[in-house]
Amino acid sequence: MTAHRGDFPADFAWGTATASYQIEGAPDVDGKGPSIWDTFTRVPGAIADGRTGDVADDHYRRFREDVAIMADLGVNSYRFSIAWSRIQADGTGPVNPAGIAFYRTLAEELLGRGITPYATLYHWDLPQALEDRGGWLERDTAERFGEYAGLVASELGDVVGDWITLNEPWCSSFLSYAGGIHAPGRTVGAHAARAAHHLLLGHGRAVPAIRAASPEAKVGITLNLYSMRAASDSAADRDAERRIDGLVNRFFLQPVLTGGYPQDVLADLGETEWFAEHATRDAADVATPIDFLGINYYSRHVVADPPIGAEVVGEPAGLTYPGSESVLFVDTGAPRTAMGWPIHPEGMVDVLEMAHAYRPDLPLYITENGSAYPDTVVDGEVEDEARRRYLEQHVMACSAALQQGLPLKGYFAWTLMDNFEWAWGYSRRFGLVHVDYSTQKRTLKRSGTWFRSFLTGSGDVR
Ligand code: IFM
Repeated sequence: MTAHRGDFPADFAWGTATASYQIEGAPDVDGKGPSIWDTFTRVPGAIADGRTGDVADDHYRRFREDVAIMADLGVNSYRFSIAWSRIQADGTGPVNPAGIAFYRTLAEELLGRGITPYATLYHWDLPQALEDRGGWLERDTAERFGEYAGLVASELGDVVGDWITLNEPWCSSFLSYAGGIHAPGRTVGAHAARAAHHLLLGHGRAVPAIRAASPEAKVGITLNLYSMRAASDSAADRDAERRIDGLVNRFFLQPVLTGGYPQDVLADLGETEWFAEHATRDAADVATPIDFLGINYYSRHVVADPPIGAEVVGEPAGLTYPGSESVLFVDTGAPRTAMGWPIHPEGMVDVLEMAHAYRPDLPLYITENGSAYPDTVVDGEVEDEARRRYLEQHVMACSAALQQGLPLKGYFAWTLMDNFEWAWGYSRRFGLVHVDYSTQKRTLKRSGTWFRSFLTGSGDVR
């Protein structure tokens, strides 16, 4: 079976996705303030290769070249993120006109090429000044985010019609405040759930603020969802599935789509009391109806909670999963990407079904999907067959989802070009375009030419 663009609705959004800190560079020009990633990348040992996003893909200066690459690929959509501290250096106060100008010019360049901009307002780069005041553990950060969202929408509402409030709030709460793996690198255990609530409250503040500033806007949020399986039918493994599914999927889907947090997860976390006192009153705000849900899908978790001494091969959940640290992510032997993430294209349909069950009327987008491999340029070419296959298999999964009647409206490949992969630095490459970081030369990989053939209907797409 081969994927054909013609099998998809004509108005299906086909795009690539990126994020500000991962590609822009220019951390302190034109009035930008420091973000938590500018700080965290300077912590010894925090980043695998010891590098920072100071230059990254130099996209801040080369964005026209990058938009031209997208136009050549034939995408009709592009998802990028706005660096909050370019707009408000310390996360408060009036907008910085130079910051707005950068994103306005980018959006205009995209529109000029027939590419629809989808802007994410928060892809993890919190202004450092707000972290200094407690970051997402403080309720006030949610209020500041709502203000920022309204300001940006009132400045850019004429060139951006599709808005995503937050990218992957699980990462900016549990990975960042419990696991300590991402900025700000804190390890506050179950209190990370409070950061998650403040992020979602920020989303709840941002949705009406964007609509007030730009009444035609379509507003959504992007969650990273995982297909989930218990390793066996044992009660312990099924409970492991309930716990991990609860922490990564239900803890975000339920408050946003139907309202209120899953009580079993709050009990696992020991956070029932705090949430009753501080979060229950926000339930309706967090569940403010949205226009679409973005889903980032990469992999499936097979989980177990084996008795001590049992021989199960896997990675312990650890600090990032407070209350469920000993759950194992089991190695089933499935093929993996260079991130160590098992490849399960059919799991993409699982997560679409999962979200659809909460709100059957809600349009869904795959706002990220992609794979890392150790690419090399040989004679000017990058033969990344494994990524090409991954991409094709997941495009086919989109087709299967549509055939099932799921309201899927678009697919964004992660990512346009190799970039700063957070705690992995530049040691993991996800791009359809290879970037030589010493020269900034961009080279379309084989996966990119496949995507171009698929999108433009030219040539052999296999
Ligand atoms: O690079 C990230 C992106 O910023 C968020 N989603 C997952 C990608 C791959 O790890």
